[in-house]
Amino acid sequence: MKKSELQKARAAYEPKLPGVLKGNVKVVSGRPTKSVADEAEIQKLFPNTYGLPELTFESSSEKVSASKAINVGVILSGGQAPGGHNVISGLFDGIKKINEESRLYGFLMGPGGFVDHQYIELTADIIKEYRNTGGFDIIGSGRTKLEKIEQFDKGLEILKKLNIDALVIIGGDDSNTNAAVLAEYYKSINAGVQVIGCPKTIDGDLKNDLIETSFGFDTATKVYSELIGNIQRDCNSARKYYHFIKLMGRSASHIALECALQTQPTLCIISEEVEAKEMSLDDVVEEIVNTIIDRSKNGMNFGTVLIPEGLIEFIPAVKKLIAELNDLLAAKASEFASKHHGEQRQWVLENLSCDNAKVYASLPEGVARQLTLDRDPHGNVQVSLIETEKLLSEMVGNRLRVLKKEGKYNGKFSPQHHFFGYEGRCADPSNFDADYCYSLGFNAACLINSGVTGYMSSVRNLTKNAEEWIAGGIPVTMMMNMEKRHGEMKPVIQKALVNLKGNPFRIFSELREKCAKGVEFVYPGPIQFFGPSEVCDQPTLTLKYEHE
Ligand code: FBP
Repeated sequence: MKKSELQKARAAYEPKLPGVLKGNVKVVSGRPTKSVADEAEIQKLFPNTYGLPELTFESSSEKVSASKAINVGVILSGGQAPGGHNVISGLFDGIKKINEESRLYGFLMGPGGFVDHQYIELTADIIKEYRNTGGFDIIGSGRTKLEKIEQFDKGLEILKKLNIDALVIIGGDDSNTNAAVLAEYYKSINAGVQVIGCPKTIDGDLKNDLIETSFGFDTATKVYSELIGNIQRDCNSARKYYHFIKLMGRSASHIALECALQTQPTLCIISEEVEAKEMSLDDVVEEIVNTIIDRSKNGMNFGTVLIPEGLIEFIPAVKKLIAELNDLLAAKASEFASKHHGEQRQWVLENLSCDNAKVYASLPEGVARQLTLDRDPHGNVQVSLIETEKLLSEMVGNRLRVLKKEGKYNGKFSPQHHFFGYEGRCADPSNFDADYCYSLGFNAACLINSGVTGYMSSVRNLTKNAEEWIAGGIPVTMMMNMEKRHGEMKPVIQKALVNLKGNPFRIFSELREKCAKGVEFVYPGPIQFFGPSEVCDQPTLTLKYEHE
């Protein structure tokens, strides 16, 4: 593989590890845990892995006897996130430190490779090529949902054939939910295979007190913020466009909020606030329109509007509609599929309750259609496919035309549209993600060596110097509750949405009045890998403010 000079320099970067993981460790058990909600149901579904204690690693001065070699399998699951290769490098170095004879196998293209027995052995030479690089291409990723006993049994055949002692699943909330189900199943049949999860997702919605952030969020939001900053400078230079920028992130608005904190745009919609204020789509449009009119009075016919990709799901009326559509499409999937494209809208209207049919009928054709398209394998509406940025700018344009006719607006409105998501998912990891990911992988090796299963690798105290980071494991069942998926109640990891009482949102809401009126955008510039620590090693503002 030909490498650029930056890649060569970056390959030599040595990720930082928590001080405690550098020497010998002992595991300290905390109190038994409970699920975040629906305790009785979760306990019943996870009789062997429910209630396990939180674990923390501490330095040990005791002389440790030589550990046996361990064979580990690893899977990258779901959307790409910067730093995945470093999780694998850390895991590799961790198991080699335990015993030089340990081996690491990578299952290809996600959980599907595990079920279909597609794998490679990850040797030192392969790992070397991928240290500190972005992407998941070392073994590929996929969205196959691991949920059936037949898949678990099929996977177990290859684990046994390769003498694999533990499987590490690097994924988001849905993939870690699957990891927990797999851990429970293997424990229940005494399969002798441990399952450990690692918190991955650019969306930032897999977090709690003990998982402070998912990896990839830091780099992805820095990449998007650089791009938004560039657009804002362009905007401030030409002074003629409104840029409607949709940002990835699924349901939660963490990415939009972090980018807003970093770039201070004219407006940023936060879906969780829209829901809390019970706003309709027209209310959201009105808010944008009012800002545009105010700015036009000062001759400012330009600005930036950030839109979280999940917005549409949080408009209360649309949320109710989606819930009914999910049930309807799960119950009558084949009837719906048998209809021609042109007949499907009418069929949906006839099968919905009266209120939801009205909301459905009011949506533009394209959006209405997206809401009925296939869910992803985990049952989520594929919000990244809904062009909310175009929908909103069209509605804003229509409203401004009416107001112009009525003599209430005299500005110019020229919109531009952007969707930032894929641009950031495979970026080279920032120093923070490079260090955090390497530590998560190395820590996963320590958890495997402690013999546990059904745990997620946890590295925290992340706003401090890496030396002071705390390492350990949290039982995955502790993060679970029951939710409806594909029309049935299922145990799933609870998604973390933006906390409207938290510091990041509070600080954003204090800033936004000034942002709506002015042009004092912030231009964060590109991620820096080499240079002063205050430039290169800063975590996200979300993490910083959450821990103030
Ligand atoms: P994960 O939840 O798997 O981490 O995926 C993150 C994400 O990038 C979302 O922000 C986005 O909605 C989705 O993946 C897009 O999915 P796909 O890669 O299948 O287009």
